[in-house]
Amino acid sequence: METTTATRKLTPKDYKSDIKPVWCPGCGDFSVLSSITKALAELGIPPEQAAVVSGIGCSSRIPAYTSVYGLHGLHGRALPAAIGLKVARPDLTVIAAGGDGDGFSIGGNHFLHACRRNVDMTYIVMDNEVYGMTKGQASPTTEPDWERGKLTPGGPGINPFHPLAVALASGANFIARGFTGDPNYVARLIAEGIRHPGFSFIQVLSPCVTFRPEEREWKKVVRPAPVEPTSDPARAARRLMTDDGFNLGVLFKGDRRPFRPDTSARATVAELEQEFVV
Ligand SMILES: Cc1ncc(C[n+]2csc(CCOP(=O)(O)OP(=O)(O)O)c2C)c(N)n1
Ligand code: SF4
Repeated sequence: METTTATRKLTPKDYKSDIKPVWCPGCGDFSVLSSITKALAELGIPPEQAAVVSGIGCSSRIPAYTSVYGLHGLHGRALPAAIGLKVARPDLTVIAAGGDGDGFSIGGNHFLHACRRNVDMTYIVMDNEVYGMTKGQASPTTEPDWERGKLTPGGPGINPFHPLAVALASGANFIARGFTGDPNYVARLIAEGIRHPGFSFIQVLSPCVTFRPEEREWKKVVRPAPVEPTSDPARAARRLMTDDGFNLGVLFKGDRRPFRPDTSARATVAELEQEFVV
């Protein structure tokens, strides 16, 4: 007898497509792909009940490599598309995923308002502190003295964007940081983020081995934060003031109610048409 996904235990393989990633060997994004599939399997979410939405960038290729519903959309526009999907289909588990350039530069405005709006979904940013796909320009999270970017000789010279602090200040309901060197840990963060109601933001330090080979050394500097997540924004903010970007774990778990707009139709199509009759 054939077993359906409804009756057999789902495994990470059930969420992988048969398309081979074109990422450079050693790119951190492989690990995030594996973490997403592990998290979905752990939660037992049927593939037809999940969607991965992205913008543009190496990391944003991720929907193609999963076998859930997917949208590879416009640069910087993963969040509005993902929010629209979740609002229209609240039954789906919606994950938005992409890079630091996509999410914090061109998509920065959407990031602020997605945190603020607090729709129940999960946003994963594969942060490699560079634009990988467009061959190594500085991104919003690049250090001011990073000198290897051709467009910023001498370094960008400005302080990096602090995604966790911005997420907290803007109202995200779950804030965490992981590192691709430990995909099981990242899978746990993603599963926890999916389970937690509201907008969950997970920054994953994901080395770009081609344009920032020095990021391979992150494995020596990351440290799991020994602290329990707090639900007090002021306490989370104090922790962030001493954060050097390498503390891993769940920083904040809020209890704001997710935003669920009333999508019931206020009028029939015939009534709407009537309004436009001249
Ligand atoms: C509107 C628009 N502007 C610029 C680009 C060029 N572009 C493609 S990917 C990208 C940056 C990607 O960087 P990031 O999001 O950090 O992802 P990574 O490639 O590092 O994973 C840019 C600027 C584009 N595709 N569309
Ligand atoms: S250029 Fe960097 S981010 Fe893009 S696939 Fe290669 S290693 Fe990954």
